[in-house]
Amino acid sequence: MIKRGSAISHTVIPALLQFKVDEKRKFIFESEMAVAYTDNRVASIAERFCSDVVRRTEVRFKPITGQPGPNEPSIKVQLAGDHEIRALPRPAGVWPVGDGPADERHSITIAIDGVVVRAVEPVGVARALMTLIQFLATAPRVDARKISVQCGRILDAPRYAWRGLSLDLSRTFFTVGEIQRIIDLLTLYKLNVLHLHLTDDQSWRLPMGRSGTGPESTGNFYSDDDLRRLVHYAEDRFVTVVPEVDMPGHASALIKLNPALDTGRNNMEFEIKIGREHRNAWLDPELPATFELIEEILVDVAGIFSGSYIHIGGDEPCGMPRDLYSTYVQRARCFIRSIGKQPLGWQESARAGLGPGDVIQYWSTAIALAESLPPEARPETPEQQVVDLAMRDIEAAAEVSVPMIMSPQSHCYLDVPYAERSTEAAEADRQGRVGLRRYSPKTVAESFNWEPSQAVGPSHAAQVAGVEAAIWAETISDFDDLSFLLLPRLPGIAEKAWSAPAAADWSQYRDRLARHGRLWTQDDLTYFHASTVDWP
Ligand code: TNX
Repeated sequence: MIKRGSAISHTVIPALLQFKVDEKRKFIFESEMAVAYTDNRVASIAERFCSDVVRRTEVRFKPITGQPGPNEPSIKVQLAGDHEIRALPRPAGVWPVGDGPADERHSITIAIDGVVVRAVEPVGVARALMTLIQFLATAPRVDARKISVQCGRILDAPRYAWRGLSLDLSRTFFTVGEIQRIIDLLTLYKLNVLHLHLTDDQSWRLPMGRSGTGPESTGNFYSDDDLRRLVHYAEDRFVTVVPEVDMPGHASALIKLNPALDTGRNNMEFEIKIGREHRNAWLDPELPATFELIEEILVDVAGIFSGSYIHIGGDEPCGMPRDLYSTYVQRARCFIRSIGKQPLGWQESARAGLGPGDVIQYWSTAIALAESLPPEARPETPEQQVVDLAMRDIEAAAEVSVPMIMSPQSHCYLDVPYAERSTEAAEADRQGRVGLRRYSPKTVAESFNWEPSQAVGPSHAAQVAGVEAAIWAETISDFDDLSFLLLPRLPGIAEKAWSAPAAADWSQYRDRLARHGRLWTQDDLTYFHASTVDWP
C-alpha cells in the first residue's frame, strides 16, 4: 500500500514522496546499533547523525567504517544509485550552487533485520538521515534505550531545487552563533538556501564598503571571518548562503558610511499616497564613485560566498527615476557576471529588462507595490493598477522564460502577524508586538494553504524555480522574537518547496506539525503555540 505524505503513517515534514508501509512489522532502534558506511565522504554526516540522535532521543548509535557484524541490526549507509532512485523525478528550478543540482534523491528501507539508507551523493544521505531523525524523535518509545518504528520503504526527492529562507540582518543583528542555529533549523526541514539580507537603510552589516570618510557606524557588522565561518558551517550541512547587497534603493546606511555617494538628488523623503512618510536613498549610477565602491564590494563578497548567486536586491527603488534604475541594475548584473557569479534580484528588477540567465524573486502584493513606484507613476487608487504592474513584471519574465523564485508576501512573509490565539497566555505580549501591523493577521492554516506553481497564475507554472520564505526584522528585537515568527510557519514553507503538490491538506499536515513542537523545545527555540494546532 502506498501512502503519499500521509499523516497517519509518519510525522515527517516535509511530507515524503512515497512511503510503502509494511503494516505488520516494526523495527526496534536501540543504543549501540552501528551506523555503518564504507565511503569516507559520508563519515562526518554519519557522525553528526549519531550525535543528533543521542541529543534528541538518548539512544546512542555508533558510527563505524566497514561492515557491521553478521546478524547485527544496523543502519547501513550506501552511496549508490539503483533503478528506483534513478526513476524519481529531478527537481524543477534553479540550483543555488555549481552547475547542475546535486542529487538529493534517496531511499530508506526499514526491515525487521536492519535499515538501509541509499543515495547517489552525500547530500542525498544527509537528507535521508534527517528523515530518520524526525522518525526517531517523534516515535513512541519502547523504553529509554529503544524506539520502535514501522517497517517500510521510503523513496523521496525534492520538488524544487531552490528551497530557502531570506533573513533580514539589517534591521536586527544576530550573532554568528544565532545564525548557525537558524541553519540547523533549515537542515531539519531539508531547506537548502539561506539568503542573507545584509544591507538596508537601517544598517550595513558587511565588513566591506566602510572605507569612506563617513562616521563609522556604531552598529554591529560581520567580519570577513564571521561570514566565512557561516558559509563553511552552512556548506557542511548542504545549505548555500546567498548574500544580498540591496541596491540601488534601500541604500541609506551605505551613503551614511560614504557621504561622497550623496549626489543631492538621491537622498530623499516623500509621502506615500497610502499615508506613510518614507525616506529613501538610492545609489546614483551617474556618479563615478558609486560603481568604484560597489564593484570593490562585489568582488570581496564574491570571494567569501561560495554559491553561484549574488542577490542585488533591486526592490522598492522609491523615488528613483526609472531610467537611472534600469541603468543601475543592468550595470550591476553585468559586473556580477564578469566576476563569475550569477545575479538575482527581487521582482522589480524585471523593470530593468530581463534576458537569459536572469532570475527574479517574486514577492509583491498590491500594497507593497504601491510603495515601490516612483512618485510620478503612483496611482491615485492603487489596487488595480499596482496589480497590473506586478503582472507586467511577471509577463516580462515569462516572455524571456526567466525563472522565478516564489516568495509571495501573502504566504511566504513570516512577519505577518498570527491571527489565532495562543494556547499559552504568556505569549500574548510577544504576539501583540511582533509582526508588521500593516499586514492583516493570518492563521497558520491560511499561511499553509497555497500552491507555489499557481502563485503567479497557472500559465507560468513552468517558470517557478523554487520557494523562499522571508523574515523581515522591523518588529524583531531578539532571537526569541525571530524564532517565534519562524515557528510554526517555516516547516510549512519547506513542505511546499520539497513535497509533491497537495501532498497533504491542512488537517493532515497539522497533525504532523503538532509532533514537531517537541523538536523545537529540544533546540530551545521559542515558537507560537497556535490554538489551531493540537500541541501535545
Ligand atoms: C518589503 S520585500 C521589503 C522589506 C520590508 C518588508 C516587510 C522587499 C523586497 N522589501 O524592505 O522589510 O516588505 O515585510
